Amino acid sequence: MHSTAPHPLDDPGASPFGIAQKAAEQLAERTGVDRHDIALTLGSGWGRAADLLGETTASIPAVDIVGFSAPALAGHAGTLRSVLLPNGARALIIGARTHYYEGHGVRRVVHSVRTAAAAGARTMILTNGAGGIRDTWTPGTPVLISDHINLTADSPLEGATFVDLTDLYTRRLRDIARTVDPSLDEGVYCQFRGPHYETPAEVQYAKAIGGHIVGMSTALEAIAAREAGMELLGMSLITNLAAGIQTTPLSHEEVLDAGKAAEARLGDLLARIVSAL
Ligand code: 8IG
Repeated sequence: MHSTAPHPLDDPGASPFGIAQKAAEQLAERTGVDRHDIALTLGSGWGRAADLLGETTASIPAVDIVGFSAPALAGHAGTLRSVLLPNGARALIIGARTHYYEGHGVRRVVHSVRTAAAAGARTMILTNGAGGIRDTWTPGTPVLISDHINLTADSPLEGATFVDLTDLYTRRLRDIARTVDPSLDEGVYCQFRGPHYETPAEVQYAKAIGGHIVGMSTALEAIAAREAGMELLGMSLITNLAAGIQTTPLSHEEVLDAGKAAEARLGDLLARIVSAL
């Protein structure tokens, strides 16, 4: 199978911000909502939040919007939803994540974040399913991301764009999340390239350099969100202990099962956090 049309973000001469602007215009047209205030990317285990946040007023296949790619994975919904929150604000729910490991380049990975920013969102919530390094985190535990270590050796920024990443996952938003659930722990997220899980030695390396969570998303998107001036909240669902921390092999099924089991509770948690923002 091969696609017929070249992907617009693969043209090095095209501006990714121009394409995000066009995507935001298409989104406004398709949803009938001129401006979204907040955007949420829902990763493994977090999908239920979309139903609990408010009233879905439009649901669009992401591939209908310029720059978005077809979902690579079953369980990754591939839709963009506009949700009317109880306070009247508009949320854009991104159920269509392009992962770095798909090999389509970082522009495609961060396109959804740039589109959300172009659609007006000032707050970005990035969620994911991930492996835990702290052995006190049992599968099904949600944790706040306090900071990240980007192990992809890549960046969504092009050229001499020296963006400050201090307080990237802002303390302000983490504190608000803890007003909703004071038991929420936090940790440093390490983005590996994947798609393989880590070796036990790599997990020990991540731990030694200050990591607590291992995953395959979020950090590159977070950088793009900061570049766009958005305030960011990151949350991981620990679906498994990282390789070698747990003694049994990791499986994608195990990860999906842990996500499903936690989904209702996470959805409720996220809905309550969003209404506290
Ligand atoms: I879910 O243990 C999930 N995603 N890199 N390691 C990495 N990504 C993950 C893991 C994990 N669990």
